[in-house]
Amino acid sequence: MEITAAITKKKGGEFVLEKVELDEPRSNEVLVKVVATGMCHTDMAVRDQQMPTPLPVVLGHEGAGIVEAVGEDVTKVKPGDRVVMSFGSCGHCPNCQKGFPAYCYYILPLNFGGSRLDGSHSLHQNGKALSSNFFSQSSFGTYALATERNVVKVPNDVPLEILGPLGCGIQTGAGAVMNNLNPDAGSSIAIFGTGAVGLSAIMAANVVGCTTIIAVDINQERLEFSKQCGATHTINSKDQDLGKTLAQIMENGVEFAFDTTGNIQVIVSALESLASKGVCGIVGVTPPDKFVQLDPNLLVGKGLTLRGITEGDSIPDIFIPRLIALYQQGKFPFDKLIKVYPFDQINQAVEDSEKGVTVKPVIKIGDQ
Ligand code: CXF
Ligand code: ZN
Repeated sequence: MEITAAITKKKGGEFVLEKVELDEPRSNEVLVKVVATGMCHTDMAVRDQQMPTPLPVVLGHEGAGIVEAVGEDVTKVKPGDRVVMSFGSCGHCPNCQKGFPAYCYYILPLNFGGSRLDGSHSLHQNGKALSSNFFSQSSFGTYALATERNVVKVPNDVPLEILGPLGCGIQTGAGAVMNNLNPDAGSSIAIFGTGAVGLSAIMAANVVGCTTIIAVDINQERLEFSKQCGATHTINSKDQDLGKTLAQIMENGVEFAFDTTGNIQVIVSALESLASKGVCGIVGVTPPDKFVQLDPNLLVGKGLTLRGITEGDSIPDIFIPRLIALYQQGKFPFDKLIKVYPFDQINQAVEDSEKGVTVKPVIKIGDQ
């Protein structure tokens, strides 16, 4: 079928809205009429070719919409169901079977390969294949082809316009706290970086009952906003001495630290902020030529743990409905992070997100 999609044609280039041809769903696939799609830093990382997905490509990996058609083997959803599209996973490898789809052995080809696993492309333009199936969706388009595994059924009484980011950025932050770090009620956590992932982590830290939630950033406006998301303390590491200020709040360090920046110096600071036996989670994308220099004695002597976390260790079918329920109860107000842009303003959304004006842009594509 003919659809309109935002194509990224060259490295660092703008999105261009053009007509393209989308395949009919195969037996395990789900055709979704896209209502809205969030924009995540990973879309920009691919645009800038820090990730291996070939160009030209149709990006978008935080889609939400309505099921239009399903392949003959699909039983999870039916036409008319409302869904969020999350990351792709194979379902068969040991980690998928153990309940860790974010560590699927095929996570890179399934999400960044630019095609289905068999090498076929779901999108073409003028008879030529486009890089497609990005995160098993390529949802910067009026329709997207997902798979039964990466669609999550969502309730009818929540606006689809806000739900897409639960499929990646928001579950990355909230899940790192709620599924992986799992801080006990009354404990302390420092969160480095107050973008969509960091602010979702702050909200989640509140949900689980952390009583000291320290937001660290260099953007004062974001730090002020982080208080509205549940931060109990803020540190502007540009103007304040991080170590000293942290020690004034928690004399012996925090029990949990969480880095969302991918900045190697910030990762070291996050580790250094920990009390003995502390756990530090990291989720940011670090440029390929950057390496963290660690003092192993610090880890050994204080019994510290450093953990890489992908997609908040989420099982999307379980975790996304939980986040929606928390939102409906007023305990997880992630809609505060979102600003909606019409499809033809997609480049403005990129600009605003890169300037730090908008925390989480969502592109409105169709009606719900
Ligand atoms: C990615 C990072 C690399 C593994 C899959 C998820 N981030 C999404 O935005
Ligand atoms: Zn993402």
